[in-house]
Order: sequence, then structure tokens, then C-alpha cells
Amino acid sequence: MAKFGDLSNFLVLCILVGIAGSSYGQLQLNFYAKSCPQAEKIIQDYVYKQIPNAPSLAAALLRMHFHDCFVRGCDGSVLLNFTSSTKNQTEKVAVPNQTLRGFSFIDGVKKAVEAECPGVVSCADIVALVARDSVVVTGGPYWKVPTGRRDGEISNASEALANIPPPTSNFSSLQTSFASKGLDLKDLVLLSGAHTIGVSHCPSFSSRLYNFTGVWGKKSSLDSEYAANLKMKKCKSINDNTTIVEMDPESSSKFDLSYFQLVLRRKGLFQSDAALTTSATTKSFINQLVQGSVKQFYAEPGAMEKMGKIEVKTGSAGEIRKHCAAVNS
Ligand code: HEM
Ligand SMILES: *[C@@H]1O[C@H](CO)[C@@H](O)[C@H](O)[C@H]1NC(C)=O
Ligand SMILES: *[C@@H]1O[C@H](CO)[C@@H](O)[C@H](O)[C@H]1NC(C)=O
Ligand SMILES: *[C@@H]1O[C@H](CO)[C@@H](O)[C@H](O)[C@H]1NC(C)=O
Ligand SMILES: *[C@@H]1O[C@H](CO)[C@@H](O)[C@H](O)[C@H]1NC(C)=O
Ligand SMILES: *[C@@H]1O[C@H](CO)[C@@H](O)[C@H](O)[C@H]1NC(C)=O
Ligand SMILES: *[C@@H]1O[C@H](CO)[C@@H](O)[C@H](O)[C@H]1NC(C)=O
Ligand SMILES: CC(=O)N[C@H]1CO[C@H](CO)[C@@H](O)[C@@H]1O
Repeated sequence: MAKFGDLSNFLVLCILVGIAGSSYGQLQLNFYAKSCPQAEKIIQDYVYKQIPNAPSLAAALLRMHFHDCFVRGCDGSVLLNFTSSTKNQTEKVAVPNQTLRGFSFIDGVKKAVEAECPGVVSCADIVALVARDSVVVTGGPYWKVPTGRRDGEISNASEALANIPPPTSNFSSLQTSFASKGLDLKDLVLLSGAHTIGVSHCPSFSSRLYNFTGVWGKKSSLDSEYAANLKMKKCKSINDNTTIVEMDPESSSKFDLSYFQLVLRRKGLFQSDAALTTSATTKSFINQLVQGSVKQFYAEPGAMEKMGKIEVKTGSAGEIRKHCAAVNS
């Protein structure tokens, strides 16, 4: 009997710990339902009104969400101009961030939200919601965005460099990088699928056009006709750092599955895109993907939602910033 009592106490304890664990430290759908019921609507309205006038921003804002989440978790650290510890050497300054766009868009959304409920909605949640809504308004898939993220107070350029995988990544470094954020190979493939929208600057891939024989003496994994075309029409010299190139040229503003078709035809722009075909696991997943529909693959419990939960700060951790580019003083 004593044993049974111990067991039931143990079960009660487990349930209590379980409840505490789930109400504290986790995101939830419509977190601001009581504190700022209009928040998600204000954000959505702003995006739905502005993005159709500047559709290329949708890609930039999705990429910003990725760069936020991979460094110190999704905590808005990518938005900071300055912190007391790093001064102006924040994530923004790091090489992978030099091509980020959309910071003033986020400031505009924050202003609209602050006008309704000052000091309630985090910049980290704004980035996550804006990324999803931007993709949806351009005709892309929907994914759920639970909220309740808090904003971080640290932003360090070296950490961005260390955590954002470079476009020269091979399969094993991509796998390691994503695994360190709790993302598996399926997530890696689906998230790389974001390269179905948006643009790149030449330096992110020009070594595949100009220098591939120098690297381990290997032949480029980029389709040779495509490479020749890019050299002739786009990245005319290895020093070109201003020309932009669509990653999925035939439908670069449409979030579809054509990125995966390109990757299979050796026309993925980056080494990291091509790397997805060097593993049997990811290659067979891509072969499966191209048979399906895009909405199906990004639906819950999808990779995008998982990315949005990386190392989030909740409860009383961090703060709710007043201005997204600055920690509260
Ligand atoms: C798998 C590792 C990844 C690598 C190595 C990578 C690398 C890059 C690079 C080098 C660019 C172009 C930057 C430039 O030269 O302008 C780019 C653009 C972009 N990336 Fe990724 N990326 C990765 C994963 C992701 C993920 C997970 C997402 C979002 C879910 C994403 C979304 C985007 C978007 C939307 C753009 C276009 C941005 C624009 O048009 O301004 N990428 N990526
Ligand atoms: C920034 O991050 C790097 C690498 O983790 C670390 O060595 C450095 O001390 C950090 N800088 C500051 C000011 O915290
Ligand atoms: C960062 O601050 C230093 C001085 O503290 C200044 O020389 C430099 O120009 C600043 N860089 C940027 C990008 O603002
Ligand atoms: C992948 O890239 C990493 C980092 O550059 C390197 O250390 C590793 O040897 C590479 N792996 C293969 C299989 O080429
Ligand atoms: C070209 O290849 C050489 C030899 O491997 C290497 O040292 C150099 O950094 C490469 N240049 C570029 C732009 O990739
Ligand atoms: C881009 O290239 C120009 C000319 O080659 C150079 O002056 C400039 O510093 C480069 N910018 C970057 C960010 O590398
Ligand atoms: C952050 O920097 C950007 C430009 O680099 C500037 O437009 C913005 O006003 C700054 N925000 C704050 C709060 O300092
Ligand atoms: C968006 C942004 O802040 N970009 C910066 C990236 O870093 C370069 C070099 O430090 C800055 O000139 C850009 O303003």
C-alpha cells in the first residue's frame, strides 16, 4: 500500500511539474489575447497593406527571422544597433547580416503596435509574425506562430558569424549547424526551401563561377550552362559585390516548390543548396517533395514553426523592448 501511495504521489508530482513546465517557458497561440487583443491583427494589417507595394521585402523579412533565431534564439537580437557589452559590434554588422533588409519595416510595425498597447508586444514576436504574414500575403504557405517570446539584451557580431551557416557550407556542416538548433534533416531541407523567394549578391556564390578548380581541384557542382550564363549576364567579375541575382529566377517572388526542382537540376545557387543532394537522406526527401504541394509541407507541425521556437526567452526572461533597435534603458 505504501508503495502504491509513493507511486501516486510521484504521479501527482509529475503532473504538477508537467503543468508548471507547460505554462511557464513555452510559447502559446495568441499569447496577447488578453494583454493586447488586437496585436496580431495590427501586425497582419500592416503587412497585408505594405508588402504588396514592396513584395521583395517578404524574402528579406523571412530571412531576418532565420538570422534572428539562429543567434541566441528568436529574441530580436538581430535588430539591435548597440548594446552595452558589444557597443556597435552587434549581429547586424556581421558579414552574413550585411545583406539583411527590412529593419525600418519592423520599426514601422512596432510603432503601430505600440500605439495600441505600449510595452506589451515583443520585437521577437513581431519578427516571427511578420515573416509568416509576409509569406502568406505573397501567396505562400501558412504556418502557426505561437507567441510569448521576450526580447534579448545581447547582440554580438562574432556570434552571428559563428551561428549563421555560410553559403559555402557542405552537407555535414549544415547538418551539425541545424542539429545544434534542434532541427533535423527534414527541417534543413524544408527551411532551405525558403530560397524559392528572394535574391542573393554575387559574392555568396561567385567562387562557384570563377574559382571552383581552386577548391580541392573539384568540378563545380553548379550546372555549367547556368554558370556560364550567370557569368555573362550577372556576376561579370569575381569582385562584383553589388549585382543581385534571383535564387529561383523563374518564380522568385512565389513561394513554391520550384527551388527543389532547381536543386535537383544542379541549379541551386549556393554550395549549401547543392549540398542537400549529397546526402541520400536529404536527396530522397527532395525527390518526395517535388511530387507534393507546398502548403502540405509547411503546415503544422512544420519546420518554420520549429525554427520560430529555437531557444526562446519566455516568462520573465529578457524584456519587452520599447524600440526594436535598442535595449530599454
Ligand atoms: C541552410 C543554410 C542557409 C544558408 C547557407 C543560407 C544562405 C543565404 C545566402 C548567402 C543568401 C543571400 C545573401 C546575399 O548575398 O544577399 C540567402 C538569402 C536568403 N535566405 Fe538563406 N540560407 C540558409 C537558410 C535559410 C533559411 C532557413 C531561411 C528561412 C527560412 C532562408 C531564407 C532566405 C531568404 C528568403 C533569402 C533572400 C533574402 C532577400 O531576398 O533579401 N535561408 N541565404
Ligand atoms: C562576443 O562573442 C564572442 C564569441 O562567442 C566572445 O568571444 C566575445 O567575448 C563576445 N563579446 C562580448 C563583448 O561579449
Ligand atoms: C562603431 O563605433 C566606433 C567607435 O566606437 C566608430 O569608429 C565606428 O565607425 C562605428 N561603426 C559603425 C558601423 O557605426
Ligand atoms: C565540411 O566543411 C567543414 C567546415 O568547412 C570541414 O571541416 C569538413 O572537412 C567538410 N567535410 C567534408 C566531408 O568535406
Ligand atoms: C580561390 O581558390 C584559391 C585556392 O584554393 C583560394 O586560396 C582563394 O581564397 C579562392 N578565392 C575565392 C574568391 O574563393
Ligand atoms: C565592393 O567592391 C568594391 C569595388 O571592388 C569595393 O571598393 C568595396 O569595398 C566592396 N564592398 C564590400 C562590402 O566588400
Ligand atoms: C538603428 O540604426 C539605423 C540605421 O543603421 C537607424 O536608422 C535607426 O534609427 C537606429 N535606431 C535606433 C533606435 O537607434
Ligand atoms: C543592415 C545593416 O546594419 N547592415 C550593416 C552591416 O554591416 C556593414 C559593415 O559594418 C554596415 O555598413 C551595414 O550598415
